[in-house]
Amino acid sequence: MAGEPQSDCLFCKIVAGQIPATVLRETDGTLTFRDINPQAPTHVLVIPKAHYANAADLAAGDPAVAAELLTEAGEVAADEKIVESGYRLIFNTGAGAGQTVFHAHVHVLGGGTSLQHPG
Ligand code: DGP
Repeated sequence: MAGEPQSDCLFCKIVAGQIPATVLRETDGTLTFRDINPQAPTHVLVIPKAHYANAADLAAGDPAVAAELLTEAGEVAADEKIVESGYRLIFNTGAGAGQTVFHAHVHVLGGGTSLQHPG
């Protein structure tokens, strides 16, 4: 069922504390932690604690938490001091777009001078 923890989901395991992560921020509905394979000096993931396969499913199932993902992304960007230099928010959706973990997440990337533009 949408929102229910999935036993085979990596990010559900991080939410449950079964897999360690460097957690930077937490709200009732979201968790923010460092990406294990950083692609920029700051590379953070913001996820809903509840399981949704991707951002569109999250937006349909829990619009308030979907909005909170963006709020938290902005807050962690401020915490990481990457607002002035600029940062990117990326939602990979679907394997064809590079999504590898099918638990909704937004990448927050910044702090470098060589951020690649997707277009
Ligand atoms: P995506 O390709 O959009 O599904 O991004 C998944 C990201 O998750 C990828 O950048 C690497 C990150 N990741 C994968 N496994 C782990 C893990 O065990 N811990 C952390 N912190 N990040 C992980």
